[in-house]
Amino acid sequence: MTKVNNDCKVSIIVPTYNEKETIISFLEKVTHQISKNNFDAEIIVVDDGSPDGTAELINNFSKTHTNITLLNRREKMGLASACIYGFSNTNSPILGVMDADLSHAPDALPYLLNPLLYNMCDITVGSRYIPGGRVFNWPIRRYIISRTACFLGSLLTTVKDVTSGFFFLKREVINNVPLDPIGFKICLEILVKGNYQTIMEVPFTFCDRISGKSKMGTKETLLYLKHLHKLYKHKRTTKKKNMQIA
Ligand SMILES: Nc1nc2c(ncn2[C@@H]2O[C@H](COP(=O)(O)OP(=O)(O)O)[C@@H](O)[C@H]2O)c(=O)[nH]1
Ligand SMILES: [Mg+2]
Repeated sequence: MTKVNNDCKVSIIVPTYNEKETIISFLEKVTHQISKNNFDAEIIVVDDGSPDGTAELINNFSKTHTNITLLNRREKMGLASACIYGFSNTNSPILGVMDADLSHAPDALPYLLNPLLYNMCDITVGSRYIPGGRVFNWPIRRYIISRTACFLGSLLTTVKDVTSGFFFLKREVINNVPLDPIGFKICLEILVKGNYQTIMEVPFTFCDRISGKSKMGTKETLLYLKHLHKLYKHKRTTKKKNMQIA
């Protein structure tokens, strides 16, 4: 296993499972944003033994890009657990998550990172469902499922896009917080259980993947419902006030 660079200020965790079509383009675009904006940042890809050769492509790419680390897990263990694995393999004070299929626009990175780097808030969430945000090219079925999922989670947080997977946070938000998500929604888990005062929701355009296959299916939808149940139970037994500033 390659050693993670523990001196970076920002770690971008990228969970992958069978993303050979987009991973290199994604890494090129994100590394471009990192150098263009002079971010002290690394990319940690957590691959769950993708049978399509995603890991080999990342390995080759990382030979010429020192700020990319690949963490290999043996089998598919879920998006949220891959993110937690990534968080636990770095000491960076700022952490974040992006999908590898280019749905999370790399050029939105400065808008999510700068508020944290300038200490304006504790968490930034890329949002499709506030003014300025939108969804591009998604089948209507996916859009309806997503809006319903947001509605179902709406009592858990003030964030409008509760199912967003594009977010950054200060590490202290999750220090000593026992994260135990089921399935996909690591951001929601953190919004409910994390220690923070201020969240900034940042509008961005979510583009549906143009290649590869989504791993969000019936199984993940059912896991989301189970996860919601756990989070509502958690919320009932703990009292916490969080503040939203944008
Ligand atoms: N490591 C890992 N990554 C996953 C897993 N499931 C999904 N991903 C990755 O998580 C990101 C989001 O998944 P995606 O299929 O695009 O979900 P969708 O955007 O909701 O359709 C992508 O980068 C996937 O490759 C998993 O079990 N393990
Ligand atoms: Mg996707």
